[in-house]
Amino acid sequence: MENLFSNPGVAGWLGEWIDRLKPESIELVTGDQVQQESLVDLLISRGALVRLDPVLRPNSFLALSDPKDVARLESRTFICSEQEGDAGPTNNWRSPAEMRATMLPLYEGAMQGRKLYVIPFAMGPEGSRFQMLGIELTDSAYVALSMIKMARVSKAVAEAIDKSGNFVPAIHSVGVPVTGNDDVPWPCNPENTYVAHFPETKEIWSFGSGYGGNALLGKKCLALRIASVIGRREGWLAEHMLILKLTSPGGSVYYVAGAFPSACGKTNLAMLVPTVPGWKAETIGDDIAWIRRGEDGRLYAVNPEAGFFGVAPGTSERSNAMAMKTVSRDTIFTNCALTKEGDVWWEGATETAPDGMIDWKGVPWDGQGPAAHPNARFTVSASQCPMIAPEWQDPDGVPLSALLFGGRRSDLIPLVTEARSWEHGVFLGSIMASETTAAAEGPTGKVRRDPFAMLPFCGYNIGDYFQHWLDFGGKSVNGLPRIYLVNWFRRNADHRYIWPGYGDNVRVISWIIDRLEGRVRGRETPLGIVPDASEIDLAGTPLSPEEFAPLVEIDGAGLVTEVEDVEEYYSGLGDRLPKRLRAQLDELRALI
Ligand code: OXD
Ligand code: MN
Repeated sequence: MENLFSNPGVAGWLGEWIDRLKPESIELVTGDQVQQESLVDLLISRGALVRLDPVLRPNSFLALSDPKDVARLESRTFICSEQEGDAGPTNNWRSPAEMRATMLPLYEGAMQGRKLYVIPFAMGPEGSRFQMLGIELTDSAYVALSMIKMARVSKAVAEAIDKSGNFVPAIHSVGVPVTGNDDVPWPCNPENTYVAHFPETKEIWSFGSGYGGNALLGKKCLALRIASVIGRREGWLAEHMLILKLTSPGGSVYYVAGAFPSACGKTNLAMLVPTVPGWKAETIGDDIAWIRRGEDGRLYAVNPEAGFFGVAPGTSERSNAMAMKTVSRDTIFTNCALTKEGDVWWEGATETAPDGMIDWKGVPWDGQGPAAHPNARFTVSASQCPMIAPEWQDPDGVPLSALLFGGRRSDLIPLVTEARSWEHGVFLGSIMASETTAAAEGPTGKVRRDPFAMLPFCGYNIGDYFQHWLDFGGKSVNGLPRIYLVNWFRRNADHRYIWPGYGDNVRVISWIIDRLEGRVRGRETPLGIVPDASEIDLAGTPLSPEEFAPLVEIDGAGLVTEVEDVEEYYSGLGDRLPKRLRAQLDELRALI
């Protein structure tokens, strides 16, 4: 089977892994229709997928994971650089030699009794200088099927890899060989889970989990952790950002990219349906942006992915009608509840829960606890999104006018504030914080610093990453997008969200565009320039200007506490923290 590839480097690598993993059989995944159908049939026959009602949800399926394998496992994710300092204080580090010594015995015979899927894939649009190629080896048919939606998987990509010999090797095993008739629908090996990255040799080794970013290795592992390292070396950025196109009532086009932590509404913002007449929004990407500086000084972004792996709970006609349309067919749902009509349901999908559901654990739902797991997901091709922009696969990317950095903060951080400069923007990005969500293991609702929403995804020392951002702006800011901190999640004394959010977020973006065009002045605060209530169009929202005002108020005492907290966080980042950011912190202290 080594002859899947004729390139000696690729064939030799594959042969070595086949010898180690000892699969029963091997299949090259090229993503055609016949192959997709046979993957589906196989998964259904194993009880790993349920076909949803073909009228309600054509060609769509539900997978239920093992309850121990439901999220990204940050505690089991490692950056294996030669030097510990290059992984930095925010990553788990193991030396490459130690990690290889740990994982190689686990991989030995790991695919016995299973089929090995060889998945050649591309991240980034065809013909783009941004594009990166990879080969994922996996023993999970669910992963193979999901990769076909999330990355560009084709015979042409296999040929391109064979021709160039250039690819990122990405090994994935669920970590449970089959020895008899004892297979289960969702095999996984939580005790021995590792998601390891070798940045110097550009390799990804994942073992033990079949869920999301732990297993679909093109996404977080390649397009963020490995790509961020390559981006630093080559002078570009790999970011955890959505990309949105907006056309103003006057017909001007703007592209904005936004970094938000996992499960903080990136997919909703990427599919925003403006509530202000005359505005049009279109989607370019919902999770990752690769950004380069063009010759004209502007920043150009591409979405390296081909699909959406979105959080289902909370998605509804009201919050994201476009996502609802996107997933109306040809979608894989994971850990949603199954209705008695054979459709899927999740918390927030409708006001009341239908009765007679099977919950995400596969048993009749008793109304206690969520019916769908809070990190339940949909996996769907981006091309199915009714508002996908025609240029979403433009090989050159789209020029950015503004960058948004957002978190989930109940207080302190205003609805929107404009950074005073690129450097100030990098400072604001570096101190971003957000309440934790179910996207990763661990408690939810705890405020943690998540700089640039990259805490779990930066493949190198975060201090070096901040420096790279500072350098990226360069000496000339001409053409650079302006940077904005946003927070849709401020709450009032009754703990209710003040800002309506969703489609009304266009009102904030329209203020941002007014700022870019020099039409509004805003008001200076220690955190940057915030809008005056008169500058935001509130017509059609339940908010009066008086009710809006607290959204952009910055509580002085709260800011003092924040500065102390940032001080402590910065001191934990060690000596690679750029001095210019410390100076920014001093400046903020002086402004309070
Ligand atoms: C994701 C995440 O899956 O950020 O996109 O966790
Ligand atoms: Mn994400």
